Amino acid sequence: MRTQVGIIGAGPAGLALARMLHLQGISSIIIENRTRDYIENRIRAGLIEHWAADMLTDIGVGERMKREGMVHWGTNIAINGEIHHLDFKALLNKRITIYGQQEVVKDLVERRLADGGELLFEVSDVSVDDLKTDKPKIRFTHDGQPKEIECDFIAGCDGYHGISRPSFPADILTVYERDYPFGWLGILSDSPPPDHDLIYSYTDEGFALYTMRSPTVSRLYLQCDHDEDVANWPDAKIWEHLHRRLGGGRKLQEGKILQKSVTAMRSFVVEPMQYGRLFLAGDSAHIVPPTGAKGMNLAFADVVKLSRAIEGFYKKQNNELLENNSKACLRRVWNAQRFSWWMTQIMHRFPDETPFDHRRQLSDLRYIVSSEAAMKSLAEQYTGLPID
Ligand code: FAS
Ligand code: PHB
Repeated sequence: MRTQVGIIGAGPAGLALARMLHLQGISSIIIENRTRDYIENRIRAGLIEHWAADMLTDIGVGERMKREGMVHWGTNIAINGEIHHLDFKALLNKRITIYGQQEVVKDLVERRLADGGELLFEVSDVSVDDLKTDKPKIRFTHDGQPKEIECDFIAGCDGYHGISRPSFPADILTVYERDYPFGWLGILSDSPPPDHDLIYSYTDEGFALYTMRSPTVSRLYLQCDHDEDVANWPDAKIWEHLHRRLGGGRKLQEGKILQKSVTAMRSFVVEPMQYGRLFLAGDSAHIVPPTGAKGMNLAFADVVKLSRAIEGFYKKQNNELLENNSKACLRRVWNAQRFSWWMTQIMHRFPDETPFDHRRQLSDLRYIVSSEAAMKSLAEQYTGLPID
């Protein structure tokens, strides 16, 4: 098989990249190891930054998001039951949109198929080769047959557990990482959220996040042990902790729990994000703790830059953006890493914290909700810095 860009992974990064390249008249083939049904029903992120929502509309996949997504011009921070609203409209005239990642994936897959672009599901035994040549290859099995794609570039959009990052020579990559001593127990429930806007709740018992997927479906998270077994959390115990960590006179309605899972919390970056003609984008290159809601948005930012670099190669015979792609992506990656770390360390109780840490943290939280400058700083990073 022959194409200009071979894309490994049909998550937000791979699918959005394929669409951006298609709009430039650049051909691609996407290969995905799961089924279409699996990727379209994987419950993950939910928050889309201001610029990213505009980008999805600009590339022609924003219609349903605009109809069904929930726009928020602010958010809430609760400190031991005292709720403070941050008004993004007044501070920066910026918004975020809540629209489940699985819905974004559905819209991107539908667009891909309408574009007539190749998207192969249920591939296996994926490997890459000839990365330092101008004809890199992707080899895999599909429908029981060995296949090979010869291309000009390979985009490794196959997530944290993919094969792209491990295909770099070991001495090329530097890994930067930090694990957190807690995780999030996340549920999807058939019940209305306690407020129109999200509530990030710091309590002495631990963090909780009250977000949503629609006016009648809530997405709720509780800080839990980093190696928590979801079996230790029967529904009644989950609701009890969610009630206790809400406060602020808000009432939380219970409902049928539709999905329950524990997510580990880690910060992870590899440098560089490219080797020869293989370019990493999204979770294959970096992971952020979900507190700052940066994961999917960072994946989109990576592929905006990569598509511009590839377009420069074909349209202007200019390699500069390609050669500097990793550096360009990493500036934003490290900004998102810092913000995600900062939101995580300020909102959670740490098992090894000292009394000094605890008092410092409470003072930090009070400063955020009482200083316009501090609220502005949080708002501009939370709603998403413009893409440079
Ligand atoms: P993805 O992992 O989404 O996509 C990679 C794709 O490659 C997958 O479809 C995978 O099946 C495929 N693949 C893997 N190996 C392959 C191979 N060898 N061959 C072919 N295909 C292969 N982010 C937030 O902002 N907020 C959240 O609340 C949040 N919650 C999360 C919860 C969980 C459990 C996880 C795992 C992540 C969460 N994230 C969250 C982060 C998440 O949204 C990612 O940032 C986002 O999916 C990144 O998109 P991609 O880089 O496209 O990677
Ligand atoms: C979500 O809706 O899944 C979500 C929203 C905001 C976050 C994290 C997760 O900070």
